[in-house]
Amino acid sequence: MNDKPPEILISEGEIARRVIELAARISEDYRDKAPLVLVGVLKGSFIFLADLSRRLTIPRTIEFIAVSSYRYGSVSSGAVRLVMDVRGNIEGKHVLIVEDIVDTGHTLHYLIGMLKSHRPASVRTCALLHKAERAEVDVDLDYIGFSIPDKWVVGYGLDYAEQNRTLPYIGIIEPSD
Ligand code: PRP
Ligand code: 7HP
Repeated sequence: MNDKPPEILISEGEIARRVIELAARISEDYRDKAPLVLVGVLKGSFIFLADLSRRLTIPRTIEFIAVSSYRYGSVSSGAVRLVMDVRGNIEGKHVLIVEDIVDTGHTLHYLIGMLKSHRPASVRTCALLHKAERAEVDVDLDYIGFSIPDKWVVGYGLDYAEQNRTLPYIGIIEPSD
């Protein structure tokens, strides 16, 4: 492992301000469509989902989903497998998928298709971070916190080999693979 502390890319304060802005927009957009079902993608989205959901001013419920992304260190194979589906019935409901990061886009592409098979009223997407340069598949992103460069980032839920998820800021590290 790399023992240099991650270099700050997005500070705790910047994240907090952006989460408030996103929550205000989402609350406005779903004012007449509530209750909104927020679907957090484990594990990385757990902190973002917790902060975002508490800033919404509309009725909302929380679901989680887990996928396995067949990643080798920092390199994605593009193959995604469902590990845990939503527990509640989302048929006819408005769904917002909440991701920490969209990198190649394979995970979100898979999840949109998977969740649509539950026949919700709508499916939209919200990602705190977007690495546009890395896109391998096209996915519609409805709400984006920050566009970031092609660097490996950790903190605020994101990890490298399960390390650094609980850093309060988004930091850059040099992956060892
Ligand atoms: C991360 C992240 C996204 C996915 C994005 O999850 O939380 O779900 O990668 O990558 P992609 O756009 O290239 O598909 P990861 O597989 O690292 O699992 P974790 O959330 O449990 O850390
Ligand atoms: C997944 C992921 N997880 C943590 N940091 C990154 O930069 C990542 N890209 N894709």
